[in-house]
Amino acid sequence: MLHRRHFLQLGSFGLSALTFSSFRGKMTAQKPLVLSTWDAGIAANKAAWQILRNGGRALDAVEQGVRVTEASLNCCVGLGANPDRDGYVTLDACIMDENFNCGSVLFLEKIKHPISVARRVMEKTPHVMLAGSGAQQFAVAEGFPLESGELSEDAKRAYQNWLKKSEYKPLINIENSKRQEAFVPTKLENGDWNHDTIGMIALDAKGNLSGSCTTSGMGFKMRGRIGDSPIIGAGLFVDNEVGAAVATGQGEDIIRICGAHTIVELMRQGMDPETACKRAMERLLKVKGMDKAKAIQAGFIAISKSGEYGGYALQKGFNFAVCHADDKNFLVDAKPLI
Ligand code: SD4
Repeated sequence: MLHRRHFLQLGSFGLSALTFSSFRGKMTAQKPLVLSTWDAGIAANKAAWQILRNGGRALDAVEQGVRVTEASLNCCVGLGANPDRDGYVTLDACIMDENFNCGSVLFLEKIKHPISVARRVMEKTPHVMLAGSGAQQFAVAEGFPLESGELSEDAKRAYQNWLKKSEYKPLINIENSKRQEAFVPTKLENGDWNHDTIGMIALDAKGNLSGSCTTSGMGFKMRGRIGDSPIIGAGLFVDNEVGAAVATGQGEDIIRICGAHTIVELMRQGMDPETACKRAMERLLKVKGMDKAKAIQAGFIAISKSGEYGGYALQKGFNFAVCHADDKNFLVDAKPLI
């Protein structure tokens, strides 16, 4: 584990391009570096790496990286994703740079690249969050094309299938078991989880951190439902003095523990990224309780200012992509808590 104190000592030697092993041989610290959630992260990292390898800014890398996933119709992120219960795809995204600047969009419809709209909110408005028709109006005014909103073939099939069994009954009581079930991401036969989000965090050659997160939210969610992903502090948090963290999985539970912010604060106290992600996950488990936690999935990833990285999952099946060289872009299976 490379603690902050150690990093500061190493920093005092004036090392700029860090490529050394950690004290206990567990992690490698280096920069530039980019991490993203799930296996779709491999393709996204590739695009981010093109920016980072040329000395580009982490902010540009995390925007360009997740745009690849947003544009892919083979992925449940972006307009190709599963719709809400009323049959509409609604998207959430946020972005944060090295100076605590941040922007997010919520409940955005018919726009292909919510992450870039979130960046415009950050850079061109006095606000942090724009939602719904206001977010869409802003996007169109900024020159983003308004797409048709038609479901992808896969999403149409999935929606028709979902409609067969599920009535549309908004449930008010969050403890209601039916509602709990409806919000749970699907566990696939191979034990993997059906997901709809990509979160990315990067450390650039100058040592600056940034992060992004973009999602269609949970498939077949109630109309208007927002998860953790566009919420700064829950789905994503960056403190350029300490580190960056991003979350995926059951948004309602990640919000309850302010997941990403909690991880960064734990790193501030000297914890390495993996341990910080684990501690935050333990908190989530404690809040949720073991029985209910078994029905959901959550995953955290983090990078420290010194270039250490790590992740943790609630359950088996969460992986993340790590890229730190032209030929080093690989998947890591996160350790599960349960
Ligand atoms: C949400 N956190 O809307 C997102 C969903 C997700 O993999 O990450 N799915 O709650």
